[in-house]
Amino acid sequence: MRTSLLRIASLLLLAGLATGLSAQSAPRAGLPDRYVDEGGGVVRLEKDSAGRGFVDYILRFDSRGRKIEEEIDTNGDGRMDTFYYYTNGVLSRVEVDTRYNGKIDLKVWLREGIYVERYERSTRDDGVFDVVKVFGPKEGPPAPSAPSGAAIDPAGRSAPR
Ligand SMILES: [Ca+2]
Repeated sequence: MRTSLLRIASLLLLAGLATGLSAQSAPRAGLPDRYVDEGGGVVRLEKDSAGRGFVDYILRFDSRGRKIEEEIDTNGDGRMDTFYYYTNGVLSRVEVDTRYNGKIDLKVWLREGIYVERYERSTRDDGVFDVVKVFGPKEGPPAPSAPSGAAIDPAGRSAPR
């Protein structure tokens, strides 16, 4: 009798744990992904990637599936702050509102999707890009061990200040 009560109690405990685990791994509430045909072969994908009930990621891509533009709300304040622009599907420019105030204050131009060619920064938040750095072009493709420019990570947050 005592043994069966213990078994039932442990089964209930396990059931409770399993319920708790499944609740944690269940998909978060939020908006479903939404695809919008913008015409001209361009499709816009809107995502609520963090499940907060608003769109925090937008991707535009062409009829060949190549990325055209991405917009990301990295801090979840409901306002897009990081923008990636692609040329023929390759990342060519990044613009970031690093202060999250609705104004772009960092622009980075990239070669081959990873090498920084040029960046501009507005350090005084007045819309004037007062810091401009241009990296010289090199002949031919860069050697993997000695890139001609500073690499930028996909999040765009490691750009020089
Ligand atoms: Ca934001």
